[in-house]
Amino acid sequence: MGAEYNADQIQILEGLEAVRKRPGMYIGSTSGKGLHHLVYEIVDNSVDEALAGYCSTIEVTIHSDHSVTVRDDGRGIPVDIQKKAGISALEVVFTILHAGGKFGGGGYKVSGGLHGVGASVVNALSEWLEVEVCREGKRYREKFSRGKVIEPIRMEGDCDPKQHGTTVRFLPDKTIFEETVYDYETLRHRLRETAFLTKNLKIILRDDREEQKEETFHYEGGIQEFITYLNRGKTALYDQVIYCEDTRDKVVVEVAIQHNDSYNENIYTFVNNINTPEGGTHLTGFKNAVTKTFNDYARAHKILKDNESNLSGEDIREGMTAIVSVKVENPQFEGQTKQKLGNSEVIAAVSSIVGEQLTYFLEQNPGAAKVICEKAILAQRARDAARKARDLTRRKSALDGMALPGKLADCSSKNPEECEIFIVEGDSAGGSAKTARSRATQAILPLRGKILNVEKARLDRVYENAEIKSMITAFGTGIHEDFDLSKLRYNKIIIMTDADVDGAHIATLMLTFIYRFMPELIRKGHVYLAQPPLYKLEKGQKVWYAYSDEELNQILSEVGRDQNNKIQRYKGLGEMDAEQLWETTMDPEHRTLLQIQIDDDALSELDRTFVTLMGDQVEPRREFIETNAKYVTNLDI
Ligand code: TTJ
Repeated sequence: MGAEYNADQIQILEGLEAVRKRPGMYIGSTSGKGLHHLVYEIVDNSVDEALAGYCSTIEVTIHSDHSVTVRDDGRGIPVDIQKKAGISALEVVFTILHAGGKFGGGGYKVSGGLHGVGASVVNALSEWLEVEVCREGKRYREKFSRGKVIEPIRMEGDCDPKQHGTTVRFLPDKTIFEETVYDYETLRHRLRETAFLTKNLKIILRDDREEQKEETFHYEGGIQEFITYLNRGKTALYDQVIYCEDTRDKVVVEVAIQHNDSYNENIYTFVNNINTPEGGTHLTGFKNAVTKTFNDYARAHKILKDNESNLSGEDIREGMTAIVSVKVENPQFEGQTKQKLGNSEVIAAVSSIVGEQLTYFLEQNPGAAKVICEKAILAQRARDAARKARDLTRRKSALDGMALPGKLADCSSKNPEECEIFIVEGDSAGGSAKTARSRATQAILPLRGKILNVEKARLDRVYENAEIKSMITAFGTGIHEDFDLSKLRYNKIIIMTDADVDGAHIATLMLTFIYRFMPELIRKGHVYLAQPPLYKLEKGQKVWYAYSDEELNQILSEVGRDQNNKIQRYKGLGEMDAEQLWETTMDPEHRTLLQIQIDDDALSELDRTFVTLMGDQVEPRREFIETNAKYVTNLDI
């Protein structure tokens, strides 16, 4: 290292030492999540260069030593000495903690949440990190270890002036991270999303470990292509993808929309390429503009008569798939998980841009405008019918007192904290469950046969469905805009179905209903799948239960594969008597429950899973059931 060790350098070391002492503060965690975050931090710098218009390709390589290289064809980080710091710009980037993560001017860096903490944090948390810059016909290199310079920057030689760019290779520090093996799928997912969000940018992902892999993500259509991808396997209501793009008040706004013939809305929002599952001001601005623009259009074109009431936002968004992507210089994140955009100026920027450009689209494309308005009007009628049905149920329940469903065997405790409800497939299994349960805290609701597929039915029909009505009343929370978590009557909602194909299908129908009508129940961790055993093994007086083929084999290899082993394959819950059902599946001391989680990510397979099982296409559905019939874990993503 250089001989001079001045105050500036001491400060730098103290800064990076702080990162090493409390890495969680800078990258969220030192688990696999934090490990992958390092790559995104580095890649974000290259994406900024692409957004500035100077970089077209980013290559990410996972090496066999588990280090990662990120290479771009941008201008190359400047290498000249910065007067103020007394070190090269490159060294500034890698050794000075950037509060806002901004450097070099231009571009949009994310400073909110945990994102955009910068390359210096990655450097501090790497056993070693090497940078190579090709710039103005010269090649430079510098090496660091745990944030400290170990080989000062030097010019290594010439390069073709056309070959400019930055390459960074780093090895995450094993003394910091609990997990240091990169997962190809995790990087693939995020990099593909980044490619969709940055039109024309080509991202190549390469895995040089055992099984060599390479993929290229390159979407000329950007978020318009993202929409086409999200609507694949569904029927679009019109051919065009509606697209709005502009910058206002320094907020860069890009929006793409297309309706399909389903009844669900799927809107994904991003700030500086980062997913914001909790929405925020960009989503608010978008919804405001969509509601106003369609109502104005429908009135002006007499699709809505003077005496008819306005379409609600939800009516217009029925079947809508949309991406709202904004770039903001200083994003403020709010909410419990700091994932909700708070910048108030974004509302007006998004709503004015979407308002103007959507109005123009509707005027230019009367065919598309008409089908969307007609769908919204049907949705409005269904919603009115549903509201009437609901008011009727409410009035009824006011008269009947509690009015809990007749089939519900409720628990005696009225303290939701300790209560759980088993939703059981079929009356006979329901009977066993009622006998088996611990009456104080466990309620049983038997459902008959397959419940309505809410992916394929409008609200009014959903309300007419007896099985669904009984679940809604039993849970106590209400649905959609009426949903109130504080009214939840059971802390755990446990879906208990046969461990076969039909059982998996029924469980999926129930989960789909809960996901679409009361997603908060899943989000807050109240929804579970019971795990009944697949096999019972008896040997002499002893009994074992196995929950998978692997487990059966394991038990067999432990107890010996003798002739007199009695193995029973359970085909359904009904084959167990009450005592067995209690022991294996319901007893809180011994059972296993699978907690259901939601992944809001646009590229997640969750929505695909529901659509595959519930949608129009028969073949993919059969395939899914056949390949996944055993593992409902697939729903647990
Ligand atoms: C800044 O403004 C002058 C020209 O160069 C700009 C710049 O720094 N570009 C740039 C940085 N391109 N790529 C990077 C970069 C790439 C990686 C892989 C890692 C880091 C920290 C920066």
